[in-house]
Formats: sequence, structure tokens, C-alpha cells
Amino acid sequence: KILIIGANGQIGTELVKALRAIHGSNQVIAADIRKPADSEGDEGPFELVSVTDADNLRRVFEAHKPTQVYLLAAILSAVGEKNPKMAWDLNMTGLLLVLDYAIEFKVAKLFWPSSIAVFGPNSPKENTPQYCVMDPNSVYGFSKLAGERWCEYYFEKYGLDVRSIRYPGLIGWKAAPGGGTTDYAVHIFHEALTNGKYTSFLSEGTELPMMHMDDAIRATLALMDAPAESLSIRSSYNLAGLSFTPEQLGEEIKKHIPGFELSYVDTDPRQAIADSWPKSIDDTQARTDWGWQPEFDLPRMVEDMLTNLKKIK
Ligand code: VAH
Repeated sequence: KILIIGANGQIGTELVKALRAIHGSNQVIAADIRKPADSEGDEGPFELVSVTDADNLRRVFEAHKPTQVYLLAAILSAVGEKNPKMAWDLNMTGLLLVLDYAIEFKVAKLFWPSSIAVFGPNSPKENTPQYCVMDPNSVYGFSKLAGERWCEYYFEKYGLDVRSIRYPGLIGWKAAPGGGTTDYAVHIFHEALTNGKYTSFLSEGTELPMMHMDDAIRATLALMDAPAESLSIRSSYNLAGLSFTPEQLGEEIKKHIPGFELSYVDTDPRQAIADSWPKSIDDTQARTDWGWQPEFDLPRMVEDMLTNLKKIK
């Protein structure tokens, strides 16, 4: 049985679909603080649970005895800056509870997402390496950095097979993003199709590491399927897809929607968060250890997003 906590989030929604397609719906338990709005067709086991509710969370482990757990529930960077203590509490309490329940209930493999948000103003900006100075200044960022330390600690001290990826900004059409700084790169597609224009909350030259959700899901499953002995990183793997600025993204969208107009707000708190992050990531270790290879470049990502969003709009 596979338990996915945070099943209705941007990553969780797609991971539940992918894992149910592989293992069958009944093998994959979706857990979240709210039921999915449009729980169409692929009904499968669902548990209403908050990662900060220790007793109810334990009940879910007891009831399902999962062999694999994906802990995706978290408060992301932008919302985290509005509620710093709540973000720290939820992100850390959830991880520490799940690490202990994974030991207690003998979970074979645990996945926990980190982020390029673990890098900070003094980290190298280009081709940021797996190991370097890391001074994240967003609560979300340093909660993920602390979480990476805990994951490696539980691997070294208790042999827990916990695996993690430092995701870049994720761009998908099946699920809305929630509370992140990179979310502009998803909203822009919806607005381009609906209104033919978009006002970006990040400035035109803000280059960030991004990835199509299909690449992110494929990477996650590849990491989880890799033999344990091939993994040299037990904090969290750097992972890269593509990097672009809002202006470059807008130019690519214009190839499909010629009249598309992109404008920019003067100031937004998310700009400071974005400016503290790298522009591009070196993911050599993921390529070496488990054969990682991205498939979506900018033209293919834009074409895929517009084609699929047109179908569901
Ligand atoms: C955020 N989407 O913006 C997340 C992610 C690298 C960005 O961590 O907070």
C-alpha cells in the first residue's frame, strides 16, 4: 500500500494519478486536509487528516500499514512568509511525525520533497551545485533545509530509506499551484488563454529553475525505483529541468497566441524570495546515481501546457 499525504496539492494530485495507474486505485491511499473538489472518476481510498494531528495521522498508518509513504503536505514560500510560525510548525511537525511513524510501522520507503528554496543569497547563482553555501532566508526554504538534515539523520541513524528531490518551480496543467513564488509560470497560461494577457508578479529578468510536472513525476518515480545502494545523496537531490525569465516565457507563448500581452507589477513581496534563489541548477549527481534526464524544454513545455489547458477550459 502507498500512502500519499498532501494528496490534493500541486504534486500530490498528479502523483496519486500516476501511482494509481501503476498499482491500481485501491493500493494508493490519498490523504489530505480536504477532499478533492472534483473527485471525478478515479475514486480510491481517501483519508481526511492533517499532518499536525499526531493521533489521527497515526490512525492512518495503523489502518493501512503503508509500505511506501509520500509526505507532500507543506506551506510553500509565499504563504510561508505571511505565516512564518505556522509554516515552520506545519512543515517540521509533519515531517518529524512521519519520520517516527515510518520507523514504527516499518515503512520500506519514504519520499519527502525539498526545493531549490534551500539555497540562499550567498549560494552560487548559476549551475548551483549539490553542495555549497546555503543561507535560505525564507521560512519555507530553511524549513526544507532543516528537513533535509532530519532525513539524512534518520537514514544514517535508523536506516530509514528516505529519499528526496530539491524540486524547481513546477509547471503542470492538471492541478493548480498553491502559495508559491514560481506560481506565476502556471497562472500565465490560464490568463493567456482566458484574457490574452497576464501581469507578472515577478520582474521580466527574473530567471528561475523550472520543470514540467511530467518530468517531475517521472523523476520522483525513477528515484523511488532506484536500488538503494545506487543512491549517494540522502539529504535531497538537486534536479534541473529548464530555466527561463517571465519575458522568455512570454515570448514563447506569443508564438502560439500572437496578441498575448505580458506586463509587470511594480513591486510584490515574492520578488525578494525569487531574487534569493538560484537561476540554474547542477543536477549531475541525479544523472549519475539514477539516470535522470529531463524531456521538456521551453518550446515543448509551452506547447504541452497550452494544448492541454485548451482541452479543459
Ligand atoms: C514555491 N513552488 O514557489 C514552490 C517551490 C522552487 C519553488 O519551492 O515556493
